[in-house]
Amino acid sequence: MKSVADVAGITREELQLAARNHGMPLEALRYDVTPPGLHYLLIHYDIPQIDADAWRLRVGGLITRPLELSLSDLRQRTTVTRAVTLECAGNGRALLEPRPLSQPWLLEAVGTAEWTGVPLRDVLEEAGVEPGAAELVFTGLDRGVEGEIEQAYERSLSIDESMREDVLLAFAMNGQALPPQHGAPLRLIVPGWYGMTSVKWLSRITAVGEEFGGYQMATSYRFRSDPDEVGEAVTRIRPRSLMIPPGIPEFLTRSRVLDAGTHTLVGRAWSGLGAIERVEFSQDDGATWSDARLHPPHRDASAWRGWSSEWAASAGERVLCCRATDSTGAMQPLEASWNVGGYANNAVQRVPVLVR
Ligand SMILES: Nc1nc2c(c(=O)[nH]1)N[C@H]1C(S)=C(S)[C@@H](COP(=O)(O)O)O[C@H]1N2
Ligand SMILES: [Mo]
Repeated sequence: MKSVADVAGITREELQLAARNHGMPLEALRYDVTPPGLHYLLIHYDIPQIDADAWRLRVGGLITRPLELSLSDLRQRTTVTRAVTLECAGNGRALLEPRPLSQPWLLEAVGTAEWTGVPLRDVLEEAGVEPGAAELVFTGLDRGVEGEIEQAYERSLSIDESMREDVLLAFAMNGQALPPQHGAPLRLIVPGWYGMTSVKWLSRITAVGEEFGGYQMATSYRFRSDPDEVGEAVTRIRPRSLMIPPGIPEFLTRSRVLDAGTHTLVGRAWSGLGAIERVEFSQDDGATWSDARLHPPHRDASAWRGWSSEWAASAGERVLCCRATDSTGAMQPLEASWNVGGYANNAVQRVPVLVR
Protein backbone atom coordinates (compact mmCIF):
# COMPACT_ATOMS: atom_id res chain seq x y z
CA MET A 1 0.00 0.00 0.00
CA LYS A 2 1.40 3.36 -1.01
CA SER A 3 1.02 5.86 1.78
CA VAL A 4 3.53 8.65 1.60
CA ALA A 5 4.57 10.74 -1.37
CA ASP A 6 8.25 11.48 -1.37
CA VAL A 7 7.79 13.88 -4.26
CA ALA A 8 6.83 17.53 -3.90
CA GLY A 9 4.61 17.73 -6.98
CA ILE A 10 1.09 16.34 -7.09
CA THR A 11 0.94 12.89 -8.71
CA ARG A 12 -1.33 11.83 -11.55
CA GLU A 13 -3.28 9.62 -9.12
CA GLU A 14 -3.88 12.52 -6.75
CA LEU A 15 -4.95 14.75 -9.64
CA GLN A 16 -7.38 12.05 -10.77
CA LEU A 17 -8.93 11.95 -7.29
CA ALA A 18 -8.99 15.74 -7.00
CA ALA A 19 -10.79 16.12 -10.33
CA ARG A 20 -13.58 13.79 -9.12
CA ASN A 21 -13.85 14.98 -5.53
CA HIS A 22 -14.21 18.72 -5.51
CA GLY A 23 -14.03 21.06 -2.54
CA MET A 24 -16.17 24.02 -1.53
CA PRO A 25 -14.67 27.21 -2.97
CA LEU A 26 -13.80 29.25 0.13
CA GLU A 27 -15.86 32.26 -1.02
CA ALA A 28 -18.88 29.98 -0.43
CA LEU A 29 -18.20 30.37 3.30
CA ARG A 30 -20.46 33.43 2.88
CA TYR A 31 -23.55 31.18 2.77
CA ASP A 32 -25.06 29.92 5.98
CA VAL A 33 -26.24 26.84 4.08
CA THR A 34 -23.96 25.76 1.24
CA PRO A 35 -25.84 26.07 -2.06
CA PRO A 36 -26.33 22.89 -4.15
CA GLY A 37 -23.24 21.95 -6.10
CA LEU A 38 -20.85 23.93 -3.87
CA HIS A 39 -20.80 21.40 -1.01
CA TYR A 40 -17.59 19.33 -1.06
CA LEU A 41 -17.69 15.76 -2.38
CA LEU A 42 -15.78 12.64 -1.40
CA ILE A 43 -16.44 9.38 -3.22
CA HIS A 44 -14.01 6.53 -2.59
CA TYR A 45 -15.13 4.38 -5.56
CA ASP A 46 -17.85 5.13 -8.18
CA ILE A 47 -21.31 6.63 -7.69
CA PRO A 48 -23.39 3.42 -7.76
CA GLN A 49 -26.36 2.93 -10.06
CA ILE A 50 -29.47 2.44 -7.90
CA ASP A 51 -33.12 1.95 -8.86
CA ALA A 52 -34.80 4.00 -6.11
CA ASP A 53 -38.13 2.14 -6.54
CA ALA A 54 -36.58 -1.29 -6.05
CA TRP A 55 -34.20 -0.05 -3.35
CA ARG A 56 -34.80 -1.16 0.28
CA LEU A 57 -33.08 -0.39 3.56
CA ARG A 58 -32.56 -3.63 5.46
CA VAL A 59 -32.14 -3.50 9.23
CA GLY A 60 -30.95 -6.85 10.60
CA GLY A 61 -28.40 -8.79 12.60
CA LEU A 62 -28.91 -8.68 16.39
CA ILE A 63 -32.33 -7.10 15.90
CA THR A 64 -35.63 -8.26 17.42
CA ARG A 65 -37.86 -7.28 14.47
CA PRO A 66 -35.77 -7.04 11.27
CA LEU A 67 -37.06 -4.34 8.91
CA GLU A 68 -37.15 -3.81 5.19
CA LEU A 69 -38.07 -0.21 4.37
CA SER A 70 -38.75 1.41 1.02
CA LEU A 71 -38.14 5.07 0.35
CA SER A 72 -41.87 5.80 0.64
CA ASP A 73 -41.99 3.91 3.98
CA LEU A 74 -39.29 6.26 5.22
CA ARG A 75 -40.90 9.39 3.79
CA GLN A 76 -44.16 8.59 5.58
CA ARG A 77 -42.48 8.57 8.99
CA THR A 78 -41.88 11.59 11.23
CA THR A 79 -39.12 13.55 9.54
CA VAL A 80 -36.64 16.10 10.82
CA THR A 81 -34.57 18.75 9.03
CA ARG A 82 -31.23 19.68 10.54
CA ALA A 83 -28.35 21.88 9.37
CA VAL A 84 -25.11 19.91 9.71
CA THR A 85 -21.55 20.90 8.88
CA LEU A 86 -19.68 17.97 7.33
CA GLU A 87 -15.92 17.96 6.98
CA CYS A 88 -13.71 15.30 5.43
CA ALA A 89 -11.14 13.82 7.83
CA GLY A 90 -8.57 14.40 5.08
CA ASN A 91 -9.12 18.16 4.99
CA GLY A 92 -5.69 19.82 5.25
CA ARG A 93 -3.87 16.67 4.10
CA ALA A 94 -2.03 18.28 1.19
CA LEU A 95 -0.51 20.83 3.59
CA LEU A 96 1.33 18.06 5.46
CA GLU A 97 4.97 17.26 4.76
CA PRO A 98 5.63 14.65 3.54
CA ARG A 99 2.22 14.59 1.86
CA PRO A 100 0.24 11.37 2.47
CA LEU A 101 -0.93 9.96 -0.89
CA SER A 102 -4.71 10.23 -1.06
CA GLN A 103 -7.27 12.89 -1.98
CA PRO A 104 -5.05 16.01 -1.78
CA TRP A 105 -7.31 18.43 0.06
CA LEU A 106 -6.02 21.86 0.96
CA LEU A 107 -8.72 23.42 3.20
CA GLU A 108 -11.96 23.24 1.26
CA ALA A 109 -13.38 19.81 2.19
CA VAL A 110 -16.30 21.23 4.16
CA GLY A 111 -19.90 22.24 3.65
CA THR A 112 -23.15 22.77 5.53
CA ALA A 113 -26.43 21.38 4.27
CA GLU A 114 -29.96 21.10 5.59
CA TRP A 115 -30.52 17.37 5.71
CA THR A 116 -34.05 15.98 5.92
CA GLY A 117 -34.78 12.44 7.01
CA VAL A 118 -35.85 10.07 9.72
CA PRO A 119 -34.07 9.98 13.08
CA LEU A 120 -32.09 6.72 13.11
CA ARG A 121 -33.18 6.24 16.73
CA ASP A 122 -36.85 5.95 15.71
CA VAL A 123 -36.05 3.13 13.28
CA LEU A 124 -33.83 1.37 15.82
CA GLU A 125 -36.49 1.59 18.53
CA GLU A 126 -39.03 0.04 16.19
CA ALA A 127 -36.63 -2.71 15.14
CA GLY A 128 -35.38 -3.39 18.66
CA VAL A 129 -31.63 -3.70 19.16
CA GLU A 130 -30.80 -6.89 21.10
CA PRO A 131 -28.90 -6.44 24.38
CA GLY A 132 -25.90 -8.35 22.96
CA ALA A 133 -25.33 -5.80 20.19
CA ALA A 134 -22.17 -3.68 20.45
CA GLU A 135 -22.18 -1.74 17.19
CA LEU A 136 -24.15 -1.07 14.05
CA VAL A 137 -22.52 -1.61 10.68
CA PHE A 138 -23.70 0.74 7.91
CA THR A 139 -23.17 -0.67 4.41
CA GLY A 140 -23.20 1.37 1.22
CA LEU A 141 -23.99 0.08 -2.28
CA ASP A 142 -20.71 1.34 -3.73
CA ARG A 143 -17.92 -1.19 -4.22
CA GLY A 144 -14.25 -0.90 -4.91
CA VAL A 145 -10.79 -2.18 -4.14
CA GLU A 146 -8.80 -0.48 -1.42
CA GLY A 147 -5.65 -1.78 0.24
CA GLU A 148 -5.93 -4.67 -2.28
CA ILE A 149 -9.24 -5.72 -0.67
CA GLU A 150 -12.48 -5.69 -2.63
CA GLN A 151 -15.19 -4.21 -0.46
CA ALA A 152 -18.41 -2.29 -0.11
CA TYR A 153 -17.93 1.02 1.67
CA GLU A 154 -18.87 0.16 5.28
CA ARG A 155 -18.41 1.87 8.61
CA SER A 156 -19.61 1.06 12.12
CA LEU A 157 -20.80 3.17 15.02
CA SER A 158 -21.50 2.27 18.67
CA ILE A 159 -25.11 1.77 19.71
CA ASP A 160 -24.88 4.82 22.03
CA GLU A 161 -23.72 7.14 19.24
CA SER A 162 -26.31 5.67 16.87
CA MET A 163 -29.08 6.38 19.41
CA ARG A 164 -28.26 10.11 19.62
CA GLU A 165 -31.31 12.13 18.68
CA ASP A 166 -29.47 14.11 15.98
CA VAL A 167 -28.33 11.14 13.85
CA LEU A 168 -30.35 11.01 10.64
CA LEU A 169 -31.21 8.70 7.78
CA ALA A 170 -31.43 11.47 5.19
CA PHE A 171 -33.25 11.38 1.85
CA ALA A 172 -33.15 15.14 1.10
CA MET A 173 -30.51 17.84 1.03
CA ASN A 174 -31.38 21.55 1.06
CA GLY A 175 -35.03 20.72 0.40
CA GLN A 176 -34.33 18.66 -2.73
CA ALA A 177 -34.16 14.90 -3.23
CA LEU A 178 -30.67 13.72 -2.31
CA PRO A 179 -28.47 14.03 -5.45
CA PRO A 180 -26.64 10.90 -6.71
CA GLN A 181 -23.21 12.16 -5.65
CA HIS A 182 -24.34 12.80 -2.06
CA GLY A 183 -25.76 9.30 -1.50
CA ALA A 184 -29.22 8.94 -3.12
CA PRO A 185 -31.60 7.53 -2.23
CA LEU A 186 -30.56 7.43 1.46
CA ARG A 187 -27.51 8.25 3.54
CA LEU A 188 -26.50 8.38 7.15
CA ILE A 189 -25.70 11.76 8.72
CA VAL A 190 -23.72 11.72 11.96
CA PRO A 191 -23.28 15.32 13.18
CA GLY A 192 -19.98 16.12 14.86
CA TRP A 193 -18.05 13.24 13.32
CA TYR A 194 -15.74 13.50 10.36
CA GLY A 195 -17.53 12.83 7.07
CA MET A 196 -16.44 9.20 6.57
CA THR A 197 -18.97 8.19 9.25
CA SER A 198 -21.92 9.48 7.22
CA VAL A 199 -22.28 6.47 4.90
CA LYS A 200 -23.87 7.26 1.52
CA TRP A 201 -25.99 4.97 -0.70
CA LEU A 202 -27.01 3.14 2.45
CA SER A 203 -28.49 -0.32 1.94
CA ARG A 204 -28.02 -2.23 5.20
CA ILE A 205 -27.79 -1.58 8.92
CA THR A 206 -26.53 -4.64 10.78
CA ALA A 207 -26.31 -4.92 14.56
CA VAL A 208 -23.20 -6.93 15.49
CA GLY A 209 -21.97 -8.38 18.78
CA GLU A 210 -18.38 -7.24 18.59
CA GLU A 211 -16.23 -4.44 17.23
CA PHE A 212 -16.47 -4.39 13.43
CA GLY A 213 -13.08 -4.90 11.78
CA GLY A 214 -13.87 -3.68 8.25
CA TYR A 215 -11.25 -1.87 6.19
CA GLN A 216 -12.65 1.62 6.78
CA MET A 217 -12.53 1.02 10.55
CA ALA A 218 -9.45 -1.09 11.23
CA THR A 219 -7.11 -0.07 8.39
CA SER A 220 -8.25 3.35 7.20
CA TYR A 221 -9.18 6.34 9.39
CA ARG A 222 -6.72 5.72 12.21
CA PHE A 223 -4.11 8.08 13.61
CA ARG A 224 -0.74 6.41 13.08
CA SER A 225 2.77 7.77 13.19
CA ASP A 226 4.01 4.54 11.55
CA PRO A 227 2.07 2.30 9.08
CA ASP A 228 2.57 -0.75 11.34
CA GLU A 229 0.84 0.77 14.37
CA VAL A 230 -2.75 -0.11 15.27
CA GLY A 231 -3.42 3.56 16.00
CA GLU A 232 -6.39 5.42 17.42
CA ALA A 233 -9.66 5.69 15.50
CA VAL A 234 -10.46 9.02 13.83
CA THR A 235 -13.83 10.12 15.23
CA ARG A 236 -15.02 13.67 15.96
CA ILE A 237 -14.20 16.86 14.08
CA ARG A 238 -11.47 18.99 15.62
CA PRO A 239 -12.12 22.74 15.85
CA ARG A 240 -11.41 24.75 12.72
CA SER A 241 -12.09 28.24 11.44
CA LEU A 242 -11.74 29.44 7.87
CA MET A 243 -11.98 32.89 6.34
CA ILE A 244 -13.08 33.97 2.89
CA PRO A 245 -9.79 35.02 1.30
CA PRO A 246 -10.15 38.80 0.89
CA GLY A 247 -9.43 40.89 -2.20
CA ILE A 248 -9.01 39.42 -5.65
CA PRO A 249 -6.95 36.40 -6.75
CA GLU A 250 -4.29 36.17 -9.39
CA PHE A 251 -5.61 33.50 -11.81
CA LEU A 252 -2.82 30.94 -11.72
CA THR A 253 -1.27 31.33 -8.26
CA ARG A 254 -4.49 32.45 -6.57
CA SER A 255 -2.41 34.83 -4.45
CA ARG A 256 -4.50 37.76 -3.17
CA VAL A 257 -4.29 41.48 -3.87
CA LEU A 258 -6.30 44.21 -2.14
CA ASP A 259 -6.25 47.94 -1.43
CA ALA A 260 -5.13 49.48 1.85
CA GLY A 261 -7.99 50.54 4.09
CA THR A 262 -10.52 48.92 6.39
CA HIS A 263 -11.84 45.51 5.37
CA THR A 264 -14.32 43.22 7.06
CA LEU A 265 -13.04 39.67 7.10
CA VAL A 266 -15.73 37.02 7.24
CA GLY A 267 -15.58 33.32 7.97
CA ARG A 268 -17.04 30.28 9.71
CA ALA A 269 -15.91 28.07 12.56
CA TRP A 270 -17.01 24.64 13.74
CA SER A 271 -16.04 21.79 16.03
CA GLY A 272 -17.43 18.33 16.67
CA LEU A 273 -15.97 18.29 20.17
CA GLY A 274 -17.92 21.22 21.62
CA ALA A 275 -19.40 24.63 20.80
CA ILE A 276 -17.26 27.33 19.20
CA GLU A 277 -16.39 29.85 21.90
CA ARG A 278 -13.74 32.03 20.35
CA VAL A 279 -12.26 32.94 16.98
CA GLU A 280 -9.13 35.05 16.72
CA PHE A 281 -7.63 36.87 13.78
CA SER A 282 -3.99 37.61 12.98
CA GLN A 283 -2.48 39.72 10.18
CA ASP A 284 1.13 38.80 10.97
CA ASP A 285 1.25 35.02 10.45
CA GLY A 286 0.16 34.24 14.01
CA ALA A 287 2.61 36.48 15.90
CA THR A 288 -0.22 38.58 17.42
CA TRP A 289 -3.94 37.87 17.67
CA SER A 290 -7.14 39.80 18.25
CA ASP A 291 -10.63 38.48 18.97
CA ALA A 292 -13.02 38.28 16.04
CA ARG A 293 -16.73 38.93 16.56
CA LEU A 294 -18.77 35.73 16.81
CA HIS A 295 -22.13 35.84 15.07
CA PRO A 296 -25.15 34.32 16.86
CA PRO A 297 -24.96 30.52 16.87
CA HIS A 298 -27.07 28.62 14.36
CA ARG A 299 -30.37 27.16 15.61
CA ASP A 300 -28.79 23.73 15.11
CA ALA A 301 -25.68 23.15 17.21
CA SER A 302 -24.40 20.85 14.44
CA ALA A 303 -23.91 23.77 12.02
CA TRP A 304 -20.91 26.10 11.76
CA ARG A 305 -20.87 29.54 13.35
CA GLY A 306 -20.20 32.78 11.48
CA TRP A 307 -17.58 35.30 12.58
CA SER A 308 -16.15 38.56 11.30
CA SER A 309 -13.30 40.89 12.05
CA GLU A 310 -12.50 44.45 11.02
CA TRP A 311 -9.01 44.74 9.59
CA ALA A 312 -7.18 48.03 9.02
CA ALA A 313 -4.89 46.96 6.18
CA SER A 314 -1.77 49.02 5.50
CA ALA A 315 0.42 48.55 2.42
CA GLY A 316 2.77 45.58 2.43
CA GLU A 317 2.81 41.80 2.42
CA ARG A 318 0.68 40.18 5.12
CA VAL A 319 -0.19 36.65 6.15
CA LEU A 320 -3.74 36.48 7.53
CA CYS A 321 -4.70 33.70 9.94
CA CYS A 322 -7.72 32.71 11.99
CA ARG A 323 -7.92 30.37 14.94
CA ALA A 324 -10.91 28.77 16.69
CA THR A 325 -11.27 27.52 20.26
CA ASP A 326 -14.19 25.37 21.39
CA SER A 327 -15.97 24.79 24.71
CA THR A 328 -13.68 21.85 25.57
CA GLY A 329 -10.71 24.24 25.41
CA ALA A 330 -9.44 22.67 22.18
CA MET A 331 -7.68 25.29 20.03
CA GLN A 332 -6.33 25.06 16.50
CA PRO A 333 -2.56 24.58 16.47
CA LEU A 334 -0.21 26.83 14.51
CA GLU A 335 1.66 23.84 13.13
CA ALA A 336 0.22 20.56 11.85
CA SER A 337 0.95 17.23 13.50
CA TRP A 338 1.69 14.60 10.88
CA ASN A 339 0.08 11.13 10.67
CA VAL A 340 0.30 8.39 8.02
CA GLY A 341 -3.23 8.90 6.63
CA GLY A 342 -3.08 12.69 6.80
CA TYR A 343 -6.18 13.00 8.97
CA ALA A 344 -7.61 15.86 11.00
CA ASN A 345 -4.97 18.48 10.20
CA ASN A 346 -6.71 21.48 11.74
CA ALA A 347 -3.69 23.80 11.80
CA VAL A 348 -4.63 27.46 11.28
CA GLN A 349 -5.35 28.73 7.78
CA ARG A 350 -2.71 31.05 6.31
CA VAL A 351 -3.73 33.49 3.59
CA PRO A 352 -0.87 35.54 2.09
CA VAL A 353 -2.10 38.88 0.73
CA LEU A 354 -0.43 41.83 -0.95
CA VAL A 355 -1.91 45.12 0.29
CA ARG A 356 -1.32 47.92 -2.22
N1 LIG B 1 -20.93 4.74 0.71
C1 LIG B 1 -20.04 5.73 0.88
N2 LIG B 1 -20.24 6.62 1.86
C2 LIG B 1 -19.38 7.63 2.05
C3 LIG B 1 -18.21 7.75 1.26
C4 LIG B 1 -18.02 6.80 0.23
O1 LIG B 1 -17.05 6.84 -0.54
N3 LIG B 1 -18.96 5.80 0.07
N4 LIG B 1 -17.31 8.74 1.52
C5 LIG B 1 -17.31 9.22 2.91
C6 LIG B 1 -16.44 10.35 3.13
S1 LIG B 1 -14.79 10.01 3.31
C7 LIG B 1 -16.93 11.61 3.31
S2 LIG B 1 -15.89 12.88 3.72
C8 LIG B 1 -18.35 11.91 3.12
C9 LIG B 1 -18.54 12.96 2.05
O2 LIG B 1 -19.89 13.28 1.90
P1 LIG B 1 -20.32 14.24 0.69
O3 LIG B 1 -19.66 13.75 -0.55
O4 LIG B 1 -21.80 14.20 0.64
O5 LIG B 1 -19.82 15.61 1.06
O6 LIG B 1 -19.10 10.77 2.75
C10 LIG B 1 -18.71 9.57 3.37
N5 LIG B 1 -19.63 8.52 3.02
MO1 LIG C 1 -13.72 12.02 3.92
